[in-house]
Amino acid sequence: MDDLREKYLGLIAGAADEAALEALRVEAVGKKGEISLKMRELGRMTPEERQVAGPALNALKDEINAALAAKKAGLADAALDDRLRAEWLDVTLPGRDRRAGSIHPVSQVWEEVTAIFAELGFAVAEGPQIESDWHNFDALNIPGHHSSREEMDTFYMARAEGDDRPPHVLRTHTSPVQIRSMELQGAPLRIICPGRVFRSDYDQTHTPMFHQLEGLAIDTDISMANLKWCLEEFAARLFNVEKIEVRFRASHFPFTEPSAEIDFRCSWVDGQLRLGEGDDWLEAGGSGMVHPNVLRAGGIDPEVYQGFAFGLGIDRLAMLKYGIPDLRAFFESDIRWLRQYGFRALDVPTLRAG
Ligand code: 2NM
Repeated sequence: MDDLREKYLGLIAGAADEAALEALRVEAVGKKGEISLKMRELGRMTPEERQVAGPALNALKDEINAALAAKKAGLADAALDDRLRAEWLDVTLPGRDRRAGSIHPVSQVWEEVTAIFAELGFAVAEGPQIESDWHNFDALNIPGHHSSREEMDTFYMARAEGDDRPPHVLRTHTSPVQIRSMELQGAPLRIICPGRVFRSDYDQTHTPMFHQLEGLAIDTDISMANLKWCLEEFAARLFNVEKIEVRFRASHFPFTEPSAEIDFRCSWVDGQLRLGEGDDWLEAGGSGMVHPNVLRAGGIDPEVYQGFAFGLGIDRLAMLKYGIPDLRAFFESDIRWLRQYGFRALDVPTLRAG
């Protein structure tokens, strides 16, 4: 038994890997292993012999199993150490230039449109992305049965069980910011509201989160003519052309009366968009004169004041200006896409440089 003990403990200590160790286990304590065969011989012994040999064989088997387990753990530790040495990385090394971050096209255009409207005398107003039902709908003259209120389009927040108040919503447009500005500042008012908005919609031209730019000008002598000039001036500056003709197409929105779709004159040459020339029209957004009910909801007297408002999609403007074909790629966070379309961090947008 001492010979067996020395033999196997020696072999186990020298095993090079887990496979060799498993072979040794089978050879020693497996069903047909050397120790197991010895145990079968116990039956042919006298009771006296068995009383000595039985416990000794069991103790040997335990000892070999323990040695196998210890060696196995040692091999695993060594393998991990090898891997850690091989995959070691100095995280204190300086970063590489080509991995520097870049500005997302939406951020770039957001800054560009803000700069343009700042020069036209508009201040920036911001508000919460989670809005009250009242600010997002009622105050904007959107009745309780209107289609845009349906679950289909609006993300509703949860209310506690038994709480019957209308739930808050993820704002479906930035118009509630304009209601808040009317409430806080009153008239006259000249603001733009760039921001994230949310609608339950997803396909090639819709993402559940997108970016809107809305504008609002309120005074005692505001007309659609002022609106048209602002939009023409804005479009010409954004697309770096001398002049862009804007066309109003009759439309309907609950929050404006009259209401108009905004089109920019354009042409397509070899699949490339050219703004300001040609016989085609590009749909750019919606607009109109603010409905008296909306002014009243904001605490402004519609007998004294009137105003224009408009809404444009920042993502769509970015696609048009920089020739980006698929809206969904904006929000997939693919670093390769961003390297292709991204802007250098210090390339600050101005009126003359996009
Ligand atoms: C649009 C189209 C037409 C709009 C109206 C208002 C407010 F709050 F002043 F009434 N803000 N924005 C408006 C008007 C938005 O987006 C397509």
